[in-house]
Amino acid sequence: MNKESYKSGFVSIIGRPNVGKSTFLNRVIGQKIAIMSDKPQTTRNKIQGVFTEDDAQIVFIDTPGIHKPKHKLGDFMVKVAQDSIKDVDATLFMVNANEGFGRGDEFIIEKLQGSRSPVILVINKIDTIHPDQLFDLINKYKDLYQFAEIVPISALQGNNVDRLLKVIKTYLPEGPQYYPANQVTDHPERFIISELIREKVLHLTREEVPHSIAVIIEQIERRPEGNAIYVNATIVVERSSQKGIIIGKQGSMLKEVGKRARLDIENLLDTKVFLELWVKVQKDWRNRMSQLRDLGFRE
Ligand code: GDP
Ligand code: K
Ligand code: MG
Repeated sequence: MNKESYKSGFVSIIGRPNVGKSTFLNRVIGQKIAIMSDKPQTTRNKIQGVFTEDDAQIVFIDTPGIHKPKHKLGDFMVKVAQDSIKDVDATLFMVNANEGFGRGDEFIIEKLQGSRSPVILVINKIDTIHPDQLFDLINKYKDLYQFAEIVPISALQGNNVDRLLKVIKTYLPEGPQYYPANQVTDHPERFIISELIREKVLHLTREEVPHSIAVIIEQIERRPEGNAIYVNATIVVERSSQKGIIIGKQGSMLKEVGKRARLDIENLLDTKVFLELWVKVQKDWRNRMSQLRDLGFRE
């Protein structure tokens, strides 16, 4: 695989209820959608599914929010944060072929006027109409908005879904594979949070702890009480001596890591955060591929 030409981006899917958004995602993501949660999300952006291929990754998200990181992250982190939070690379506006244009659509099109990224009109459920009707529909929608593309599909039967994915890919910029191919996460900030914690460990322990440590985010959960986010993370090291250093005298080092990371995460998520940190020794974890994939590394 040529790393240079890898494309990735965030694509939001909008449309009235029952137009087939979930059916489309299920078809595209397959089994993986099952592990997407309907739990309340920490941010305005909810990842609905991640579609990964050898040359591209499409991260489908719910609604694009505007949320600038308030503190200084590393360059790469800023890029990840901005791509995932501030803006999307394309929007899919899905409509139902057998329902005419409605007020709900009108409202959405109004909102789309401010969109700086391309909007692809997806006319779904074409299996329910006659081709002649489809041409009428396309002409009608063409007058309403400057769509970058209009792609008719049947999410249920799978017609033209591959074509839609190809079209989406043409609008993605070059970028990293944000999520491992076999894992779908419901939190765009998951990776950033783990990096923030890792950064604090490395900063506070200097040369004593190698960069090879990893941070696994075990859990991110919204707690209704106090409107707070609860984060549970494990710092994985290769030697018990490193574990001792990270924990520090009577836990003082881990406490400091936690305090600093928590402040950064609170800034990032703009909400109160409870951070629980654990340290675990796992020899040669780097050689264990399954582990690597769990940790979000790309081969
Ligand atoms: P959402 O609310 O936009 O997520 O819509 P859903 O994916 O839940 O779909 C609503 C209904 O439309 C379900 O009964 C689906 O089976 C049906 N549906 C979705 N896509 C198609 C399609 O391409 N053709 C037909 N005939 N039905 C579809
Ligand atoms: K539905
Ligand atoms: Mg749905």
